[in-house]
Amino acid sequence: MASLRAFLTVAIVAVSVHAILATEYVVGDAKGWSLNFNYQAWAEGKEFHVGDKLVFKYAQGAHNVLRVDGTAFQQCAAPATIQPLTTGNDVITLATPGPKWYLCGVGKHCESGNMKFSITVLPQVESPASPPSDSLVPSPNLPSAASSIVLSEYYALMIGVFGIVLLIMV
Ligand SMILES: [Cu+2]
Repeated sequence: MASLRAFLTVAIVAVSVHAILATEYVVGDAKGWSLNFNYQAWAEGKEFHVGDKLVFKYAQGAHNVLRVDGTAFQQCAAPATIQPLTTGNDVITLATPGPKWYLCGVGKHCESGNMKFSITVLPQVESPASPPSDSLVPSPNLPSAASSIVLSEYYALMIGVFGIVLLIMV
């Protein structure tokens, strides 16, 4: 039984460490998602990994969040097919490595208000960063990737809970 207990302890610790390693970034920190803040400078000093989350905080209706490709980013013009996030507390889980672009689609907030930034998401494992790909893959496959990550976290949590229950019973 001792070995089972040791195994379960390791499993629980592994699950906990995984949860701790994912970082949640509030975009703009205390400033939130608002006009006239240098978001590119905010992003420069940070390392983003798959599994981390971006949280956009703003007064609902004042702004929105658009995930765009590099071309739309340069032009501050998102295709009409892209659905904006509008809750005022928008959480984006970084599901895939590579370059990502975000902007506000309200009025001229992108052009004149500097509400835009790009990041490069690094792989989850601690390995040398692969060079960012130049291919601009728009987001149709992103929701499914994001939900599968959420699902795997859910399973990890269930395993952790199950392990703790077993540990108490053993
Ligand atoms: Cu805005």
